[in-house]
Amino acid sequence: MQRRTFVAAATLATGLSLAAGAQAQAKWDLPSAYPAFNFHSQNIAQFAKDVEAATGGALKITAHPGASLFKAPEIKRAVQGGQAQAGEFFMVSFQNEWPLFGLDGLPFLVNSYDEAFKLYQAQKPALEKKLDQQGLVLLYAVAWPPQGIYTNKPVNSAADLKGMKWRVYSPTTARIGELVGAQPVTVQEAELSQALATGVIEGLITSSATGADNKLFETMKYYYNVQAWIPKNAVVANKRAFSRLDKAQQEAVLKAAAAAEERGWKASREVDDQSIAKLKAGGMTVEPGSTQLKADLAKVGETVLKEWMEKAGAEGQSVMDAFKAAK
Ligand code: PCA
Repeated sequence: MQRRTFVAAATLATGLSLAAGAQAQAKWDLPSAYPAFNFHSQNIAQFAKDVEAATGGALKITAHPGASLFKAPEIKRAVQGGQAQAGEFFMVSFQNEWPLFGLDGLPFLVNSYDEAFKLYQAQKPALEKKLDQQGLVLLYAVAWPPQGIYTNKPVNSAADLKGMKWRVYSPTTARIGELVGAQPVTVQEAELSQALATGVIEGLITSSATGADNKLFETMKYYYNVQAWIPKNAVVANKRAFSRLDKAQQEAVLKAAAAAEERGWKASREVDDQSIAKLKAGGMTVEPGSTQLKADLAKVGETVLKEWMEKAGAEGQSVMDAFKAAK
């Protein structure tokens, strides 16, 4: 009798400690839209590892790269709705939601990674506030390499882009397409190779990295490295999921995020050089772009910037002022 009571008590205790253990371990899904081998995805994988180590396994983040859990346009909403506890999204594609998401997609506003980072710092307070209102916590943001133009035929001026089926990924890239008389078609990165292979698109503006990731040298002949802008991916967490972590875990997440941000910006620069080398090795002609092409794009850029400033209002103006003061 006594022994049975002891066994029952022991079983109960084990059950309790298991329940407590289960409660203490949080599991997060972190969907993203780019291939597992892409530098943003690798950075996320390292971030997840760092968080797991720093929390002693109490928070396990499972990364789902390659748009495998949610497609690119769905990830942000999924995190807001709590279907995923964290996620990565490409900010400029959400410009219609809030003009300042499109700040880093404005043509020729920055001309280097250093300036892009300053633009990010100017944008950050407003960005954090907006995301907070949307039920999100900004963990970190990392720049893609500068954006250039891929085509199959030589392009010496904006007139050469006329009529071209032009892949777009944001309201601004669509507007640029319109202004140069191209035919904008929205295609997600995950569908890029297929769209090129089937002739759905004939030209696009993206980074050296995305060009190399998708072996664009197999379908495109030219890369005009005009460095039009340096857009960012943001990695965010659902605010409720974040607030359910204890203080030490929250700090561990933020610390790992700060490290990921620093690592990511550094990787972006390195990946840019490596990717340009890959494009050349793949047989692509890589050029800075003619003076005429750059002048034409600068003109288009002025229109885009003016339209953006009108939409972004006082908030846009104050971020722009902060950036100019820091520049
Ligand atoms: N690659 C992504 C976003 C920006 C970039 O360089 C894309 O083309 O979709």
